[in-house]
Amino acid sequence: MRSMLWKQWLLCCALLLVAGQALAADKPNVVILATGGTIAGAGATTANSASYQAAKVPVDKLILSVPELTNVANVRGEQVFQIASESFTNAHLLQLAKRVSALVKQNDVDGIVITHGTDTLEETAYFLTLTVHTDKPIVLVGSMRPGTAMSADGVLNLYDAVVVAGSPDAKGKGVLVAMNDQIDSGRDVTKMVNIKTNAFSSQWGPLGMVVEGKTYWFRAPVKRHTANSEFDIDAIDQLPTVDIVYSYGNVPAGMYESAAAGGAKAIIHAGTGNGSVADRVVPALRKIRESGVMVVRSARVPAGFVVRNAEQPDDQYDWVVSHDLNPQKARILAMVALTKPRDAKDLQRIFWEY
Ligand code: DAS
Repeated sequence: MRSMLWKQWLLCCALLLVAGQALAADKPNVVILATGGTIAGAGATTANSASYQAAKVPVDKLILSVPELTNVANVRGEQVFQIASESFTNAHLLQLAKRVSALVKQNDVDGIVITHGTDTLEETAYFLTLTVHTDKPIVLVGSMRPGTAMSADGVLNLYDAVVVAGSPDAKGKGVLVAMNDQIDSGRDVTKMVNIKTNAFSSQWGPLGMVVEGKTYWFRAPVKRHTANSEFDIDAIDQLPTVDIVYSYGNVPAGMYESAAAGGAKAIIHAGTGNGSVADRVVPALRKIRESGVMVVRSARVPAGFVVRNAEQPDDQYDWVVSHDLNPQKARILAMVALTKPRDAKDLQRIFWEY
């Protein structure tokens, strides 16, 4: 009798195990790479939605704080960094991108989520768009409030990001950013508000939305990205210095000269209006260009795009325009492009295509 019961018990366990595996087999495998930021932040009280410590909560705790994740994917986490994203460096970008590139090559990985601080999230998203060769979804996510705050936004943002990363219809759309119910292109998205949950937007609009665990798409990117990029993180071990000079009334030419003297391979001019250059700065920038440093005219104005040969004769000066890329995105593209020697004409092609 006893041995019969024992056998039945063992059979039940085995069935449960198989059922568990079978259920898991019908869910996508999503890896969460944690880097820190507010989504891993903690405040002293629930009323602290803006004053808190970023980069405190480890990835396993983040995953446990959203039990619903197991309804939509098989999830596992890796703690790549634990920093506020304003402290990212080129070395962090390289290390993270190489880890993503290695994971997407694995057959047991269907999608990647990267939890990240919101301050430089847009830069990392664009860097990955340019350098990771895959069509698998790579989704960056952050939050504007720490998990300890009333109506924290990180829980739903993380759930949405895992849904997108596990969605076959998110494949081939470049690196994505999932926040505040919205799915944006990693190329286009930028942080436009520094203390609201709808902080991120793209001037050309989001690609789609994620609502109650479902993705809804309304457009796809037209610029080159990921699998269609000529840049490959597996062939990049170092990034050149590219610096940004923010322009304003009275800006001295010396700001550009010290960037060039500091070893910049390109200077991104965050110009007023259409990337305009003050007349007292033009001679310095022309000399900088003649010394072999690239000059890229971007704009401090958040929307629109910089027109070539408008007020400045870019052809004559051999300068480049950033198209619709803001200064911080222009810096990422110039850095990746200048991992190989090229002339200004080819750099301009790259700014049109990516
Ligand atoms: N300091 C910010 C960062 O880590 C916090 C955040 O908004 O994520 O980017």
